[in-house]
Amino acid sequence: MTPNFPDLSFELRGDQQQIALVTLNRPTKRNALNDGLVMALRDTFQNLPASVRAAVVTGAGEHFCAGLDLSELKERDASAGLQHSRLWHAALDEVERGRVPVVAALHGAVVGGGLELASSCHVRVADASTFYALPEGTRGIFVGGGGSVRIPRLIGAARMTDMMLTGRVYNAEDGERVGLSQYLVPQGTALDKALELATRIASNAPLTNYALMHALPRIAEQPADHGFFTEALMSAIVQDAPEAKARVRDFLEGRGAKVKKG
Ligand code: 1HE
Repeated sequence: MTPNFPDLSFELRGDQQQIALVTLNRPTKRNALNDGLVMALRDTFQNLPASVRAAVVTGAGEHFCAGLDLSELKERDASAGLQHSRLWHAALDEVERGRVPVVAALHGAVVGGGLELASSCHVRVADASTFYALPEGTRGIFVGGGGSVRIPRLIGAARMTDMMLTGRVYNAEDGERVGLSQYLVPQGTALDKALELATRIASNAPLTNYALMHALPRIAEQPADHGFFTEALMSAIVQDAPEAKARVRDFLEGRGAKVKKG
């Protein structure tokens, strides 16, 4: 069964339904994330069908996402604000630390909470129309969707501070240069590229993908000695899987693909 929410479309793609395509579908409001949409993201990533091995997140219309739905901000007090931020954390944690890798296909505005959502994905593909900003700073608010943790990991605290203090907007090229996206593609082609990458990711051994998503960010936060030990444990567990043995045997017996020059 596939989930069904009013502002979030869900489709299965690929010959084995191995790709989940999740589309923010509120284009008249530039895919601004109201509470319903945040909960829909949480529930969707928590309940991905068993066939799914990779996911793509994109936005309908001219923009990926205009961030928090500001019309819901008006009446919130401190206590409600805290719970609201925790709801975002729960939802974006399902994206970042769920079961499968997630590729974001970006275009147009990737701002505020939209950038927080994008930064919870594992791979970001931006088309040439993409622009990034954190208008929270100039709107008298603060990030609340995990951005203060995840965005500095991508671009460093100094660049994020500058974006929030000055309202700086990065275009697609500069965004790729500083690390907001890993891929930059011509306008209108981000979704195709994201689906192509997701298909490739879905063909990896699932345990390797899981190890990459869950071990790498934790190792990055561990002291080196702990990191080496976690790496050794992860490496031992992953190589023990029958699928890993079969893939290595395939290569040794001339059936596996060679690494080709890019
Ligand atoms: C919205 C929102 C929104 C658009 N909440 N309604 N995010 C921001 O501060 C970004 C605010 N949005 C914009 O700067 C622009 O809308 C865009 C650059 C994204 C797009 O511009 P444009 O010219 O294509 O669209 P528009 O005419 O500005 O907006 C179309 C409609 O969407 C309009 O509503 P309408 O009823 O008048 O048609 C806008 O009001 C509505 N709309 N963005 C509510 N964000 C977990 S904490 C995260 C904190 C944040 O994310 S703060 C940053 C919020």
